Amino acid sequence: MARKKIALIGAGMIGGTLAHLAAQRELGDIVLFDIAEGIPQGKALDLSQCGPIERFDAKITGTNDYADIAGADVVIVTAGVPRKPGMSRDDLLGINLKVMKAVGAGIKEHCPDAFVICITNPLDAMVWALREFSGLPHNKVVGMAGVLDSARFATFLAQEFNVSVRDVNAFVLGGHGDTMVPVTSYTTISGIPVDDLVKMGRSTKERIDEIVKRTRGGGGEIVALLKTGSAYYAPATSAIAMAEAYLGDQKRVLPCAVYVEGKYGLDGLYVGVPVVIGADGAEEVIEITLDDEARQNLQVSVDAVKELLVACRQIDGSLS
Ligand code: A3D
Repeated sequence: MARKKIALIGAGMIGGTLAHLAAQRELGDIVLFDIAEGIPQGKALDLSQCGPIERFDAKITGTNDYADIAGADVVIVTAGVPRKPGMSRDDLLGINLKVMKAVGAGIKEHCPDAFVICITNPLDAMVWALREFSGLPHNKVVGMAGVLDSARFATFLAQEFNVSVRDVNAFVLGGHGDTMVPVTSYTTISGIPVDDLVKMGRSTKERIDEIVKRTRGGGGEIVALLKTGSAYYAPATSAIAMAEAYLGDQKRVLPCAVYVEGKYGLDGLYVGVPVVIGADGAEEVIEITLDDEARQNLQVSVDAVKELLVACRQIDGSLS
């Protein structure tokens, strides 16, 4: 069987980390694409030289030519600019929308059968725009955010309860922004809902509220520390989990930004919800029952995403 081909659009901090992780896991041969000349080629060469030590056979190449992504099975998009301290994700909209237009055209021409994972911010608007520009079916274009946001929530909860992160199953819904919705009623530690652990006196509502707040601001906390860019290790590993679910037809239930039509009261919008990821891409959105607070919070998040789509349409008249 021929090796799979993984195209990484954007060879910056996340792109380079993605290439390393994909090679270590031997997901397939890897093509790193970037508009900056030399960067994808240099990173590809450097990463290839990890092979003899880490004992992977993945072929890694760098390019500035979209023709080289031809036939890719998976495309992960990080092209664009990241946040700097003081910026919101939404401040990136104007620049990154233009980038999505070029990337969408490249995918449409060279690998229209790929499974596409968008990471570029502001995530929910950029994944929508990328789908529009590429013309791929909605189930084949998804956004990475929920896996990362849930991992951040899980990390903080494991610290709070002093338990292994492996036993925390955290649940975050909504857009990837300050309005995201960590849902404590569906968040468990080995099946025990966090709300029950609070009732048992193992934490307090105030402390859990603080953790929810910290999760919402989790990206900004890292931006403020790094000063020169945003998080990249955990975003990359989150997208790799999604790519593996698709390539291995794993039917994993992952929170991803997917096109939701008819569930959660939504009529065609990209937003973060639990979805089954398998060989058909985003195979089935799972609609959970939300309490009033979570439902209201989700509506705030959905409204924030909708506002961004209006802004996208104002910038680029070709978007319907
Ligand atoms: P960075 O290290 O700057 O890499 C971005 C790369 O994109 C650079 O190498 C650029 O040269 C390249 N690029 C710019 N324009 C184009 C273009 N038209 N075509 C191809 N390549 C281009 O950023 P990063 O890797 O740290 O972050 C990438 C994106 O991911 C940013 O938009 C971040 O905001 C976003 N991000 C999202 C999350 C989510 O959870 C959704 C988390 C962290 C970062």
